[in-house]
Amino acid sequence: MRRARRAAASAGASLEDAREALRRCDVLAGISSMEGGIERVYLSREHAAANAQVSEWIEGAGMRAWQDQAGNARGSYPGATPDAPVLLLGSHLDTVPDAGRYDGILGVMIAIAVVRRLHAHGVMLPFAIEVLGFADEEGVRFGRTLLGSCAVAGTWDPAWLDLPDGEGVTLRNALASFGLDPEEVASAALDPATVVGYLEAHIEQGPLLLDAGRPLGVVSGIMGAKRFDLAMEGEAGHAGGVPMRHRRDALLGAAETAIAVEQVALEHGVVGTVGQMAVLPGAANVIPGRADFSLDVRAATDADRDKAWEEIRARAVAAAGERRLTFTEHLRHEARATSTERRLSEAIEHGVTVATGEREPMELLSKAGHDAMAIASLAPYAMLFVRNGNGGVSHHPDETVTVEDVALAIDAFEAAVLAVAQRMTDGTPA
Ligand code: HGY
Ligand code: MN
Ligand code: MN
Repeated sequence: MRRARRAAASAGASLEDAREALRRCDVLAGISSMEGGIERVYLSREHAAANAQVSEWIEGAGMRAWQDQAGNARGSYPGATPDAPVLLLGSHLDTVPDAGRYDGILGVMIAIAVVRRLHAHGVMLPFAIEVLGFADEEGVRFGRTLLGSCAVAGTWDPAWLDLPDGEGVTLRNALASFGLDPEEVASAALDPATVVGYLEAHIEQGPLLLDAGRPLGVVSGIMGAKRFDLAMEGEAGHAGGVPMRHRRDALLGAAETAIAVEQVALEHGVVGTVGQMAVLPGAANVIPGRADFSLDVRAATDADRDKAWEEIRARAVAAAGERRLTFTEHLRHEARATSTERRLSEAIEHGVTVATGEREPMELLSKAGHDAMAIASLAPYAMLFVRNGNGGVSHHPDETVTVEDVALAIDAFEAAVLAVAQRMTDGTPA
């Protein structure tokens, strides 16, 4: 393990590594389907181009680059022995529409930067390392999130192959057009017996580190989330001829429900969002006959999340009753609340202390979802958060990080990997 310490000691060059990681985030930001913004969805041309570029960087870091049958970009760095278990590092490469350039992508670049350092110093650890650039964490195209990481975790559901995208292209056909075998997606899975754990670095998608004046944070867990497709059905009609009291206006039922989401979230101390709404038939002079809208509800525990959903549903049913509408619901996605694993978290904490000198690194619960939620079905996980500037805004082009904080993050992530190795070698905690 002596060599490993030297790798960590060279962290002085970390500003250079950070500048390169940020440059790479800029390169990927340019691989987008959106004019003047960033959008890269699952199994798109942009996804293929990003995987090709990331695979080059993976190879440049001394790893074997490959793509699995779910479309994840993967890199393998050998361990000291051929039968060594594997430590997973990574995050996602897909984005939301009009995204920031660091959500997911920065975590993959930090993971590659750490392996690049180990390789440069010829450091071999008691485990192999696999870097993963997950293909679909956001779920933008097919409505179900964490598809890439579920495939690696072995929780892929073949029924998802029939999910249609907005143009009616099924996931099955999209996989085939991408050059993948839809029937082979499950081959992406890892054997839990071979996995040491999963570490993910991610930009904080909120202002807590910024407000606390901390560059890095240790994640304690990730909120549980449910996503629904909701609808209110009434009766379309003439915007002039139908008296107000006779109307069955679907949009008003949906609007009342959206207000109820905010009220219930505040009352229950959870988070709830209506991010999408489609009004039909969608003409200015026609009373809306139908309103389709989304609901994303999250809480620190699954019980709190479900209690809030029950209350939201009750208020939606009441609003529909008063307005003589029909309310329908469809659960589109569910991710249970998860906690990070103590020893891996201690390694992240150790890494933050090594990088920043902080004796008591800040711990925070993630209200944003991450691939770690899916990988938690396969292996224990821990996460490192990097301060987000600009008020902590994310899922927005103004998402920012500083090169200094990224340098600290690479140092911390490398020290965390070495601490996991140290514990495996001689059982001493980090
Ligand atoms: O929605 C989320 O929390 C994540 O950014 N996909
Ligand atoms: Mn995101
Ligand atoms: Mn993310």
